Amino acid sequence: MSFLKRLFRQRTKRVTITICGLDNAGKTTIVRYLVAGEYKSTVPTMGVNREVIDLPNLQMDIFDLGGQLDFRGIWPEINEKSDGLVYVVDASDYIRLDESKEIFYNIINAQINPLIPVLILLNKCDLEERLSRIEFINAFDLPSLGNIKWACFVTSAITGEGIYDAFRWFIDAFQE
Ligand code: G3D
Ligand code: MG
Repeated sequence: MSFLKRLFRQRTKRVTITICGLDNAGKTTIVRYLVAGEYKSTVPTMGVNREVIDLPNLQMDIFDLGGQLDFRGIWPEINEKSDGLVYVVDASDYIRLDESKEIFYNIINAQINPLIPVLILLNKCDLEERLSRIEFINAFDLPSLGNIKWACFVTSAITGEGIYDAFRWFIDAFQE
């Protein structure tokens, strides 16, 4: 391998990530878990939380966007500049599933670059009453995403289940 190629490979890539989803889905708890490696309690996000996470060869600049209706107006501007989207769904919130789906497709169709990786987290899997992954994929009609590079993982920001695998996929998506 040439010197230049080696040098280039070792350079840290910097990516801007946005985390979206309805309020109470668990977005901030997931970010806190990524930072601390364990569950930490959170308070509702007002506007935007920003967190920089350094990984070998990759620096993730994470914008955790407040999910309440009042804050959704700022999403398009931030999502347009995003290199990767994380979309979080509360697997136990059957009532707002359709609302979450509508918001998801609005982001996919109107806000992001269609070439960026999309990580969908079906969160709160530690709760008993919840959607299964298959039920969710069907309800959200994820196969209709076509050529978009997406993956759906079942996670819990309380127990940490699925978080590693989900972000392993996401990080790998930037190395390709
Ligand atoms: P948001 O940033 O998407 O608005 P938060 O959501 O991260 O603030 O989380 C909202 C509530 O859901 C918090 O509870 C948080 O502890 C809880 N939560 C987040 N992830 C999980 C999970 O995986 N499992 C369970 N059971 N709860 C989760 P409180 O009680 O603080 O409002
Ligand atoms: Mg939040």
